This record gives sequence, C-alpha cells and structure tokens, in this order.
Amino acid sequence: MSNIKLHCFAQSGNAYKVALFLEMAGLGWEPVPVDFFNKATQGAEFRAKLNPLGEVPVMERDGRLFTQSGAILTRLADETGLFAGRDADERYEILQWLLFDNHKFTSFYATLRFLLAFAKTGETPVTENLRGRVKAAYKLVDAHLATRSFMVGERPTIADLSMAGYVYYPEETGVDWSAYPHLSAWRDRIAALPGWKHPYDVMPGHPLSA
Ligand SMILES: N[C@@H](CCC(=O)N[C@@H](CS)C(=O)NCC(=O)O)C(=O)O
Repeated sequence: MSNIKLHCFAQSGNAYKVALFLEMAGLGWEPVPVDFFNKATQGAEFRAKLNPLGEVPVMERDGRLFTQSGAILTRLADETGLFAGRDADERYEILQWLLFDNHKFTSFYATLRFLLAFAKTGETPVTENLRGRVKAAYKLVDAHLATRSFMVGERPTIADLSMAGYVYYPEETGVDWSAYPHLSAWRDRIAALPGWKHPYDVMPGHPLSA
C-alpha cells in the first residue's frame, strides 16, 4: 500500500482511529494538517476538494479519497487482513460495534469534550445530558469487557481501534474512569500493543496556539 495521506488534526479522535490503524499496521503514511479550529472543514474548498460532508478523517491514497473512519477501517482491514474479523460472524459483530461507537460511544463523548475543552461552554443542561449518555455507553462496554480482553474474538480488531478513538485524550470532562475498571484495563491493553502511539504524538496541531 503506497502513498497514504491522512487529512487530520491532533484533537480529532475520529481521525486518530485511522492514524492508529496505519501506525499499528506499520503502513507508511503522512498527516496533512486540517485547521478545524479556524473552520477549515466548513469551508467550500475543503468540501469541494476533500469531503462534501465537511469532516475529517479523509484518507487520500494514490489520488483517491476515503471518508468515514468506520468505512476506512473496514476497507483497510479487508485489504490487509490486519485487525479484521476471521469469519462472517466476527465481521458482523465488528460492524455492530462500529455503528454503536459512531452513534453513542464516540459521539457523545467527543461532543462533551468539544463543548467543555474547546468551546468552553462550562456546565450546561446539554453537557449534563451528554455526560449521562457517555456514562450509560461506558457502563455497557465495561460490562461487555468484564469477560473478554477485546471487543470481538479475543484479539484486537478494528472495533477496538474505533472505540479507542477518544479514550487517551487528557482533557477533563468529568467522566470518572475508575468507575469502569474493565474499560480501563482494555484501554491499557490497547496502549501496550506494538506500534501504539498517543494521538498527540501522531497527528499535527497539539498544543493549540492561543
Ligand atoms: N462518523 C465520522 C465522524 C467524523 C467527525 O465528526 N469529524 C469531526 C472531527 S473529530 C469533524 O471533522 N467535524 C467537522 C465539523 O463539524 O465542522 C467518522 O467517524 O469519520
């Protein structure tokens, strides 16, 4: 696989999901910074040239563009056999977790973190509501991980890489990880895998300039 560029920024856990795959798979890739905090993803040029939906990650490979982290991860797993399901049942289970992650596990947390750490809204009824939803999703995954080491099939798959998108960021969100011991152990297990790197070490733009 050659000539991979990832349009991303350091604070994007959705981009990190793909960056993590590329790092752990040992595929050569190059980050291309996107100035999200100055609204680059909302601009006409970004939408015309990279992604009409106005989002990162965008993976660019030999001139072709790929968007949506879950779809990109699935494509990379299919092509390389790495972090992939072994059979139709595992692939089905992985897809279930990718969808759950995109709808609840990642998105509630990412929105909560954005509001508190970057938009700096302070506590509002919205952040309170989001935190409740995060806790419900984390509790469910914590229970799932009580009897297994990884999300599917006792080895790391793209379900884990997707769900790991936002779990290493240090910003304070008022979510207490000690309430989720199995989730915490899983987070450490992923971080101990060969090739793992922290999002702020692989994508450009941290720390934010004032
Ligand atoms: N489901 C999408 C979510 C992507 C997403 O929300 N990306 C954010 C950054 S983490 C973004 O680019 N937002 C642009 C905007 O809201 O203007 C994926 O997994 O790729």
